[in-house]
This record gives sequence, C-alpha cells and structure tokens, in this order.
Amino acid sequence: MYKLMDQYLKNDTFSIQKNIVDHSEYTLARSRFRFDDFEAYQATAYSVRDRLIERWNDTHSLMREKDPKRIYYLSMEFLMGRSLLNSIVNIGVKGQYADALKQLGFDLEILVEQERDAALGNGGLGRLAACFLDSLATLDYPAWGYGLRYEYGMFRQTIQDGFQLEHPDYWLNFGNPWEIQRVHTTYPVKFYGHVDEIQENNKKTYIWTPGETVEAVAYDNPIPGYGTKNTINLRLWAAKPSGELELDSFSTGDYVNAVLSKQRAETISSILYPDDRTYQGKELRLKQQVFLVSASLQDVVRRYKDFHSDFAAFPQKVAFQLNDTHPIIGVAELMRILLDEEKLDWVKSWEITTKVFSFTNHAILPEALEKWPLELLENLLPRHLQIIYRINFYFMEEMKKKFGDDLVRLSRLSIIEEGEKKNVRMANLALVSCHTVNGVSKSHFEFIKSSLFKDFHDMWPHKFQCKTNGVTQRRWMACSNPDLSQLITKWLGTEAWLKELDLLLGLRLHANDYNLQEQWMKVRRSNKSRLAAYIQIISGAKVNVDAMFDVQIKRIHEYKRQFLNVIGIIHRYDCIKNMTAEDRKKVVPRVCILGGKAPPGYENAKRIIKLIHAVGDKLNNDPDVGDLLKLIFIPDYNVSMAELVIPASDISQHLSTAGSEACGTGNMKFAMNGCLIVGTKDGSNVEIQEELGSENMFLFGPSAEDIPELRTEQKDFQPVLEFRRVVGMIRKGVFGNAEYFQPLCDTIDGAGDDYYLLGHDFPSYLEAQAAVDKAFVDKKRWAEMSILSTAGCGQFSTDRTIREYAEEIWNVEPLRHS
Ligand code: CJB
Repeated sequence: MYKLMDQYLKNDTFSIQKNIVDHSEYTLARSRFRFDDFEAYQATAYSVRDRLIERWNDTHSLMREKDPKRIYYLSMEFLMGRSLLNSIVNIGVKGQYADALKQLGFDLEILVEQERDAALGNGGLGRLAACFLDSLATLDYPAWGYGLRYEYGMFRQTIQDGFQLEHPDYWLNFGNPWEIQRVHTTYPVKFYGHVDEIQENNKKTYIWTPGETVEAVAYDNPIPGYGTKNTINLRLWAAKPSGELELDSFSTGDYVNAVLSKQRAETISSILYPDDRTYQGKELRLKQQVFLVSASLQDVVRRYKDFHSDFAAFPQKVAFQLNDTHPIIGVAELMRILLDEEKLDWVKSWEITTKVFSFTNHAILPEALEKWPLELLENLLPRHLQIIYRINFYFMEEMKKKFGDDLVRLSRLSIIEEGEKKNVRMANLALVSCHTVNGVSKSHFEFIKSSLFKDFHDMWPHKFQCKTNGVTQRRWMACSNPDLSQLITKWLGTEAWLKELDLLLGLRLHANDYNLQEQWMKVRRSNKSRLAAYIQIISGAKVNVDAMFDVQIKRIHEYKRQFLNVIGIIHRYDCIKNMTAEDRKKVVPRVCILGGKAPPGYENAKRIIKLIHAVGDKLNNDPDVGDLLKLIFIPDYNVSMAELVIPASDISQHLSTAGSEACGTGNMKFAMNGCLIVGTKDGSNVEIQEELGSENMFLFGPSAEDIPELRTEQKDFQPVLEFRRVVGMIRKGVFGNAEYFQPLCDTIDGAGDDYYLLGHDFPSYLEAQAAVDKAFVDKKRWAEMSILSTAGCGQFSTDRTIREYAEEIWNVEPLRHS
C-alpha cells in the first residue's frame, strides 16, 4: 500500500509534535496534557526511533534484495553514550525537533540531558567500536555490530572523602526506548557436558551433549548514518534460561532448582567486566565471550542460509572483524558449526573459516593477551577444545616442516602454552586462523611486527596491516560542539566536512584571519562558561573562565601517568607559594581538570584519585594561590561528560610513557575541537603531530625506541631536585594521608624502579608546560594554533579508518540507497 511512499513519517513540526504526544499518551500511558522532562525525553526518543525503524526497514529490504557482502563487527564492548542528539543530527531533523518541542514547552537541550549513557564499555576500545558503527552507517556499508546487552554497564563513580566508590549502573531501570526486543530471534548457547565420538557412514562424527544451555535473545539498536538513509543495526544479546533445561528440571520435580538455574543463566549478560587490561581468567568472562560469538555466528549463518543453499559463497558474503582477543573463540565456534551442524569436512570448514575472520589487536602489554587455562576450556567447552587441538596439530605439523627442531620457536608459536599449567593462547589462535591482523597506529603496528607477534610476522608478513584509529566528527564535533561546527561550516562555505573531514584543511587559509580568530575564541569561551557552571554545581568552586583550562580525562592507569600531571601541579603550587607578590602577577592562571575511573581492584590507580583530591583540597583553599591555580576532579567521567569537557578545553594532556599506548583517541577529539595537546611521543600523538606540525603541539620526552635503554639505566638514575622535592612533600604528609600515598611514591623512587619513567620525563614535561604558558599569553598566536589544530585533523575521522578496513581488509562495497 505504501510502496511508493518514500517516507511515511513526516518531519514537519506538526507531525513531529503529534508523534511525540501520541507516544506520551499511548506508549508511556501519560496524559497528553501533562508530562515532565523525563517523559518528554522518552516520548521524543520513541518518536525518533519510529523514524529510525523506517530507515532500518528500508535498509534491510535493500540488503535482502541485493544480498551484498556484509561486515559483522564482534565486540565485547560498545561505549555508545547517549543516542537522542546523535540520531536527530544524523537523520537531519535536529532543527525540526527543537522547534516542535519548543512549541510543546520543552527545551531540546534539557531533554537530551535526561538520557542515561549506554556505557557498555570501559574506554578506548569500546568507544572506537561505537565510532566505527557511526562511520559504517554513514559510508553506506552493509554492516552490523554484535555485542552483549549488559544489564549493568560501566560502574558509576562517586567520590567520598577523595576516595572512589563504585556503584552499579542501573541503566535499564527506566527502560531503553532505543532498543527493539526480538522475542523470536533466539539461539541456544551450549556449555559444559561431554562429547561422544561416533562412526556414521564411515565418518567420525562428534556429538556434544551440553551440561547447560542458555538462550540468547536479540535486542536491536538502529544506528543511523549521517546524510544517508542507511541505518545499520547493533544487535545485543541478553541471556535467558533455555526452555529445555527448565523442562528437564521440572520433570524431575525439582521446581526450585529450575527457577534458580534461570537466575544463573541470566548472569551471563548481567555485568560488564570493569577492568579491560588485566586478564583475570574468570570463567564467567569466557562464558560471556562464547555467548556473544555463538549467538552471533548462528545468526549470521541463518541469515546466509536464507539466500544460499551451500557454503561455497560464504567468504564472498561475510566478513567478521574481531575486536581484540575477546571474541576469538568465535573461530572454534564457526568450525564447530560448519563441522558438526552443517556437516562440512575439515578442509572445507577450515578454508571458509580462515577466509572470513580478521582481528584487531589493541594491546601493548603481552600480559593483556588472553590465555585460557586448558582445564577451564576442557570443562566449559569440550568440543571447542578438541577443535583447537586439531587446528594446532595441523599448524604445528606445518611449522615443523619449516623450522625443523627449533623447539623454542615452535613452543612460542604453538596455540597451546606448555608448562605446569597449560593454557590456550587466544592471540596465537587468532594469528593462525585470521586472514589479517591489524595494529591501531603506526607505532603500534611497528611494535606488533617487531616484538609482540614477531614470530608470526616473520612467517606471514602479508597478514599484517596498520589501521590508525579515528573518531567520528558527527558526535565529537557536530553534536558536542554545535557552535564551533556552525562556525566551521560558515568559513568553509559547506557542511560537507561532516562527511569528508579532510575539508577542514580549508581552515588553514583563514587561520590568521582576525575575524575568524575572534569568533573562534568567542565560541570556545562560551563552551568554557558552560563547563565552569557545571564545575560550580558539582564542587561549589567558581573557576575563572579566562584561565587556561588544562584537562586530562581518561581511565586512570599508571601508564597513562596522571601521577606525572599531579606532580607537575604540586610543583607549580610550590613555585607559586615561594614567589614574591610581584612574580605572582606573571603566573598564567590555570584550572587543572582531571577525570576518570580507576579499575576497582587497582589500588595505585585509586591512590592517584585520592591524591588529586588531597592536592585539590589544599591548593583550592590556599589564599596565596587564589585564581592562579585550581584543581578540579570531575566524578563519573563518561561519554556525555567528555562531550561537555572537550569543547571547553584549552590544553589536554596525553602523557603515557612512550611505547605504552597502542593508539589513543581522546587526543584526536580534543585536537579537532581546537584544543592544544601536551603529550609524549607515543601512539597517535606522533601521528597528530605529523599532521598539525610540531609548532602547533607540545610534545616532549623520549621516543618509544629509547625506552628499553632508559629502563635499564634506571637503577643509577637520580631525578632532578624539583621532582624529589614534590615526592618528599607527598611523603611528608603535606597533603595528609602520608601513609596511604607511600606505595604510590614507592613506585617512582626508593624501592620502585619508576617503570613508567616519571622522574626521567619530568624536566622535559616542565619545559613543555612552560612553553604552553608562554604561548597562552599570546592570544593571537594561540587562536591561530587552535584553528590549525582543527584544520589538521582530517586524517583522524573513523570514516578514513573504516574506508581502509573496508577496502584493504574486508573487501566490501558500499550499498547506496537510490
Ligand atoms: N584499549 O581501551 C582499551 N582496552 C583494552 O583492553 C586494550 C586497549 C585501547 O584501545 C584503543 C582503541 O584501539 C586505543 O586507542 C588505546 O590506545 C588502547 O589503550
């Protein structure tokens, strides 16, 4: 009936209003005359979702009609943040919604704030996955994301007495208007039990009888592209007890245990592990990984079979990207499906499997690579372990032919780690079975080739690729910094930069223009006022908007060196205290802002948070210091907080010890918003500098290649007096809690070896900070640097990254709506 109707839902003010009011009345069952901000947000979200569904259905029909090769992005984390603003910006109805709501008596900006963040990720890796979805949709790729619908996302952080407290994130408590539950899209995921080997028509067949079966239920989240109808899907799985299991228990009369098993099953998708970097070897985590990949692969195979009667074309129609080692068990799961369920032989199954998977490594520390105890796999996934053994057997046979009796090398290559306790090395499994493995920045790529995966690279250099990360300018500029975005559009004379970030280069022509500089700094100042108002609400502190806002927001980790920042702040404080009144007049006022969550079991990270508060308490209340220096900690840092803070930052700090950050993407968000970067020669800092020019950044310290030697020299190294003085102040209790801070101080002097080289880098860090102060005073030059910073960021869009993946790894084409 509506075949010829391009768009059923209209986007004029009246239609939007009616749609919102209808949802308020019929979906939320509120009065159409009276609903509050939160209900108005919900009704608005449902109304936007209607539009997304329309596009989603059209996209789906097109996919069914054309049957293109599709990309499936498998990730344990998707750090999506809020959806309302992003959705209306992407589908081009922000103005219409703002007007419609205004006439209904609501302010869009206030409603946007009502939404809870979907915080289904820890940090960079999860946020990258979210940016990738935005770019995949925008560039018209036929793609789906697959993840888990955790009931509790990243914990909520509060601060009591300067200490971090963790609270569960009940993000679904008030419903999630964006998702669509697919009650009929469910798959059984099997665990435990035993495998029987039987002969069938002269062929060995393996029958796995599971000890537990959990049902995966699909929840779909439409992801709209910008400036296109293409709307892709993020399918998240939730665990529900399997009917079969309940029936068994009921039939034995064990009603209570049947109900308890229901609860056990649901725990699989209940919580996100809040520590991304330390491999913990927890059984539940492995179950989550299996749950994700098994449900997703069954779903993909089912979809493929809707169109194809055999598996010959599977690699031409399907590409799986594995986000880190977490979903790598998927390789064994696909083999199991092809061998045991689809009855393909080993050779065919292996040929297909090795053509469809590729893997991104995000790690620097070898300890971060997951290794699962053999015993655990044997118990939890007996059939998968058999398959992994066989993969390893053939692989080792091939390697023996190549390397003879070089046993040391063979044992490094093996998927099975020998030793008192045997492990399955997931990264080795990935390297053997994926057609491509990629690093996430140039320096990380060099590192994995020459160190982390050297043995594999020596053998199969063709498998290795570099794909420098990016971020989406739609969220990180258009949504979070609308005024600056409008200004850019005005000066470039086009908004095409929202799809082609390279066009920002055009700003270079105007970087010196007084008018642009003035307008630019005005927007930045008003963003700073917004942040200052927020700071006053959360801390009571009134900060000077004309002071330099110096920001470090990210997960708290020793390698990211928030401690170096705090030592620098204490040093600055100490200098101010010891200055004459005359000299104080020359100090450039700074508001130092830090934010981030410490992994719950990571004591030193927690000590850093406490130290930030202790130092803040001291200097924020010191009348000698006044407005010259403030230190603010923003609690519960998340995506939405980043959207507030980044556009308001003058300086941001990215201080990881060279050679320790795989890439880093926060720096890109800051740089494209015109914030200048103080950073080490690490990860993407180096690539940003290549684009922006060293004169527009403040990089300092050694390069990654110098680090191993510096570490060996550490035992004879004596840090400069200023550094020792600051550490002495902390130890002596100038900021109280002397005993509590000792272990932290011990990491950088005395007993510790200062592994992250804070003492070594401190002098060059101070020099960089002095250069920042000097530059900030020259307002004209600062404005020019800020504009040039944005202008140079064309390379750092995930649109560029995704195009590279699509063309060089996945071999997929966009599918455009006519
Ligand atoms: N990363 O966020 C995580 N979690 C991990 O477990 C491992 C790495 C980060 O991934 C980002 C995306 O590739 C990188 O930019 C960042 O350097 C890395 O730490």
